[in-house]
Amino acid sequence: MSQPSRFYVTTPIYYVNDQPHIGHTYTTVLADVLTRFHKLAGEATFFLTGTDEHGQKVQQAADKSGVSPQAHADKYAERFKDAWKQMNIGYDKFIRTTDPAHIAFVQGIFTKLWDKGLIYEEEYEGWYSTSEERFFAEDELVDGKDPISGRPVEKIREKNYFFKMSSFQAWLIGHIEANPDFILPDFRRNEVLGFLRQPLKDLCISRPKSRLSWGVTLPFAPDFVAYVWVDALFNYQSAVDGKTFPGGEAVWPADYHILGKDILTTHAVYWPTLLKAIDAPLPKHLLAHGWWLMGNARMSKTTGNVVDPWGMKEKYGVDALRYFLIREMVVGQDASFTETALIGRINSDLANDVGNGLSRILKLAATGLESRLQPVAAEGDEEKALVQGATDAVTSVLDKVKSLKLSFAIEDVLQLIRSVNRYLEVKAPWKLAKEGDAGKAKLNAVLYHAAEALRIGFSLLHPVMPAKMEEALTALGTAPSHTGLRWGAWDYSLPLGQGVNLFPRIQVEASDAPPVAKKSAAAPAGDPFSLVHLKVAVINEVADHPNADALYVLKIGLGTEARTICAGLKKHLTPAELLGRKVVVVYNLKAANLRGVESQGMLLAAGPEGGKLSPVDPGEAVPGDDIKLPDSPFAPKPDLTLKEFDKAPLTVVNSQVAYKGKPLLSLQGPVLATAPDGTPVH
Ligand code: ME8
Repeated sequence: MSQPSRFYVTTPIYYVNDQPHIGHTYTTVLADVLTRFHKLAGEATFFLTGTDEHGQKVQQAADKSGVSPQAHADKYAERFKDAWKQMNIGYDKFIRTTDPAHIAFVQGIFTKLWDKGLIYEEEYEGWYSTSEERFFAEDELVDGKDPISGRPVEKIREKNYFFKMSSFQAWLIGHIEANPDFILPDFRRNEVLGFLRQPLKDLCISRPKSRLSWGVTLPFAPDFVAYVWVDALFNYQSAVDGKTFPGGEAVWPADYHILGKDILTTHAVYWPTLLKAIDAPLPKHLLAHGWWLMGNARMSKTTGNVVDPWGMKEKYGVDALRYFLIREMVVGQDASFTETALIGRINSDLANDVGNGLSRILKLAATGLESRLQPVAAEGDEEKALVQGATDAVTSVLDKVKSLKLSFAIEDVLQLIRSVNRYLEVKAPWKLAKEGDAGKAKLNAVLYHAAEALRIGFSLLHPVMPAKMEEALTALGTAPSHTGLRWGAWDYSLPLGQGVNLFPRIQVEASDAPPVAKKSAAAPAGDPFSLVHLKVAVINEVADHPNADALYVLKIGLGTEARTICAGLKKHLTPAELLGRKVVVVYNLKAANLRGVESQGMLLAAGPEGGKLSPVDPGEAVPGDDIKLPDSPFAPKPDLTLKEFDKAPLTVVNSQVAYKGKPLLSLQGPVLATAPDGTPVH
């Protein structure tokens, strides 16, 4: 992938026919997070968003509320602006297609295309869909209806203007093939190439004012307005017309157009051919992300099943919502939005991992030091490992951001933060704090290393959660404006803050919800179970092991990560019984080569020694969720050995998986096992 030292990113401009929902919010947060990361990497950035205000949808929405389209657009454009303010979106420009400068720009483009002979007029008869604002050919209809929205179409005969898009087909195929990263992800490029195997039609780029007057008047045909998509696409160029980056380089072309997969064809076919027609440079990348689903259905205004981002924001805070959106969706794939999953992320990632390290450091510093840390060199192995871990995290996170693997980048930061929490467990600085003056230098060294690693972790999370990470960095006596991503970049000359609880744990109150914070189930510190990391996974593929009769090779998904594991389940279950099933795996088990296949973890199943085995069932928990013993120490050991795992024997109690009689829990509840009490789980 090219590595521009400049980053011009756009979101789609949203229709002003309705309120912003979580889908719009996602695209805009994604663009914002990418922009902030590119800034952090020292690049010049420009971030454009805005509203699409012409066309039939807007005209109809205005008619419905009995106001002029302009008044309607004014009102809704404000709603989008307000939404982005609430989501802490730092765009550089908000374009509205009713801006006079944009209208003049679009008219200039039409004049150019007309002068070049690339537009012709023709009497046309076709099936017109109001909802999609376009004509369909007879053979494109499904059951006589609009193939996209499923709504009725009407036969219309009228004169219109057409752009000679068909003459750019061969060129476009060549461009997409020669630039494999023009359309991302890969499978979307293939979809577009598939579409281009059919002859490309010319594009109807006008609407007669007699039918629709709310649009940009065509300079060469005053009784017509521009087709709203042509008007809309040129926002990306008109918004930065004449603008340059500080180095003097023109802002156009865009480095990334971010969009949902619903509008890929307009961006991958109409847009490049229009630009080519006027000899303008093309955008470097189109990134089509997936959909947020509610259950299995796309969230959409037409079906009404939309998550209201503002309710979620009020309840859980803007940064937790931003974090969830970026962490939960693998860019390109669909993801499901549930409040439970959001709470799960807040409790496990934010409260447990991110917030915990900071509050420990602050508490300890407050008891044992004069609230100020002294930078010291890393002497012990653990300290050196922390320095290395933080340095590696910076490289891997920025690399993953470049290749748009944001959810994975976040996971890398969390690994770093978890390693700080483990370091604190190992070093037990609370003991040093009790030693008074004698332990002070050691305590300072431990806290300095932990704080410095956290400072780098927080700086890396800043693009995702700007407000919370500013709070966290300020508590460390620093601030994003004077931090660097290099170890030792901050001298801790300011005092540490006090008593910060970044992400309070969310208590789940529903009657069937798990007792998240019950005190009874605790295992003592140093207990073998504290070293074990269990996670929920889903089985995505089942294959026979090439060299072992008893084993399956399973491909499992863990939310943001895929792994291969071998499981001795062949005589117990068929592939069909396993496929798609949610299971629990030992996540931190040392990878082992089992007869030529690397197994990265182990699946948990209940059953008597030598008897029938059945994988345990994580209930409602989702892939990637942690399974823990509430209120017990959690200090998973990397590369746990089987011997170490066996020291924490699990058994079935009341059809639940338990350790020392206490049920293991995800945030959704216990892990289930249909076997008699006392059956071992291994
Ligand atoms: O299409 N999941 O505007 P629009 C994820 N005006 N993202 C979603 C989503 C979902 N369920 N629903 C919507 C238009 N989006 C045109 C664009 S650009 C020149 C003109 C996001 O208001 C996603 O980015 O219908 C999608 O492409 C966009 O909102 C559509 O917004």
